[in-house]
Amino acid sequence: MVQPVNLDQFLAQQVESEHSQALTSMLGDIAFACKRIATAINTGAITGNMGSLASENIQGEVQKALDIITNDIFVEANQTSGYVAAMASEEIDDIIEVAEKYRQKGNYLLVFDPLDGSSNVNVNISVGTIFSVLKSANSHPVLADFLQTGTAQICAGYALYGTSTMLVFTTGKGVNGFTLDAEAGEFYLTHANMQIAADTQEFAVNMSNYRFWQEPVQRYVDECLLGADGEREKDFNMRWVASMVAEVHRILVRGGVFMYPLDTKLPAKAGKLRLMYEANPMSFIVEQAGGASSSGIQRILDIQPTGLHQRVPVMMGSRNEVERLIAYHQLDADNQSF
Ligand code: P6P
Repeated sequence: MVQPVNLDQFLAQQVESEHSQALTSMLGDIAFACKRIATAINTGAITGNMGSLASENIQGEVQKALDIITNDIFVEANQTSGYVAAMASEEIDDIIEVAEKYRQKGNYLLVFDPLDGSSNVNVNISVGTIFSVLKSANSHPVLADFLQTGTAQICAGYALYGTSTMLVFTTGKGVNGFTLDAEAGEFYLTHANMQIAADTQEFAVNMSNYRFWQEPVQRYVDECLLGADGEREKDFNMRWVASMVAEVHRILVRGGVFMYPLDTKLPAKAGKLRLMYEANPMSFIVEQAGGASSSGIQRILDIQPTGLHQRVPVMMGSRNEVERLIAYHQLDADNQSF
């Protein structure tokens, strides 16, 4: 068997761009962090780190020991490259400044969710890390420097800690997936140029929220459930892992649509997923793989952030399904306006 290309070799083969030196260094540090996070998760039950803490994050979610452990691993591994000027994490209220001596080479911003789906970690279901890279115009970044639309992202990716540990990312030139050989300590290119099928027969949503959804989403799901007996004239399958990274990875591999729509369960929250470190990075990846990603009303990547931890409704995946959902939202808006 021909030895597959490892991450360093892949990055060295990339066409030179203004960001390639910075991205090569940063992706190396991110990969290192994800290897350490994989180990921390895999041994969490042995080291006694599967429990919850007394603390809550800014989301009002009880933090797990591994939320903080993985956050600290990610911050520590990514603060010395010289390219990262500041970071932001789901687990930390404010931005994380990088020490002056460590930011001599560039003003890149690293935004991340260190352990997405962490409620799954103690029941041994796949979880992940999601990251997004932006560039700051300011050598001493403040919060405002982070509030850029998703179209400004330079790189976005995730690590999936599943039956295998994978690193999947885009720098705007397609999506590539790498699988970790834990013995060698190397990520090898195993999923080159990932593409999402335009059509699908699989949707992912938390059905228990059905009564809280807006009409266009209820209509779309109703039609999926009617299957061959209804408007869609084909049967659908449903999945819900409650781990966005696992859902998006499945969609990259075999198509599908993932929804976490606006629901009136918590009216103050415009959906559950966070724009800066869940919706935006995953939308960049999905679009680079030929899919689409929308709030129902607006392309996710065009949303102007107003806060580091703001939430947005999300529907992403196979382009023709997302476009159907957008059309249903438009019809609903037109009907409302009469
Ligand atoms: P629910 C994990 O907490 C997360 O942010 C996403 O990874 C996941 O898709 C969603 O929330 C699951 O939410 O309400 O089904 O537990």
